Amino acid sequence: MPQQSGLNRTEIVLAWRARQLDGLVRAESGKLRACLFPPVHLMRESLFMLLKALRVGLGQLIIFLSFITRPSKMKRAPEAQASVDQAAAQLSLYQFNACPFCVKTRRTLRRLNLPVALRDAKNNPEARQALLEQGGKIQVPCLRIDEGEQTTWLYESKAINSYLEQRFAA
Ligand SMILES: N[C@@H](CCC(=O)N[C@@H](CS)C(=O)NCC(=O)O)C(=O)O
Repeated sequence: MPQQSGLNRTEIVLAWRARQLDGLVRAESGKLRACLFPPVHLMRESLFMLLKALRVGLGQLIIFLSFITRPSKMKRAPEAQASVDQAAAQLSLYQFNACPFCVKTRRTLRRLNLPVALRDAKNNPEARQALLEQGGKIQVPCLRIDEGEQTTWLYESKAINSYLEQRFAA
């Protein structure tokens, strides 16, 4: 029986199915497009995650390589070591565990047999705040040198290593 629109029942059903199919095709092609060309923010997030994973992996690799090639400790007469230990008690190294510059400085501390306190400026909020407020900036490694009333914050791994060598290598 012809309808008001001029289409019979079968034609209406067919037109309705065609619209449904069209919607389905559009939705699926949208999904495919999103899959092939993810939105820019998703791509940026993935890139950041990849870079972070690489950085963490590289940090762990540096720590591992440094561990298996760690230098042997300098040997001193007991009295000389006791005096060095006393001097080292006035020093502390603000550092990050996986920072290559900090690894370099920690190796010097080990080689010179200096029991210097390590302060984790990444995970320890108090150490981080002290470094920022008293040292002046968040940059590691930083050697804190306490001499009586005076405190010096020595930045730059090269400068720290030279200071340690000059003071303790002899
Ligand atoms: N030239 C400096 C470079 C030190 C450096 O770049 N340290 C990085 C960590 S590996 C740092 O402190 N970054 C500050 C931050 O991550 O907030 C040195 O040799 O000590």
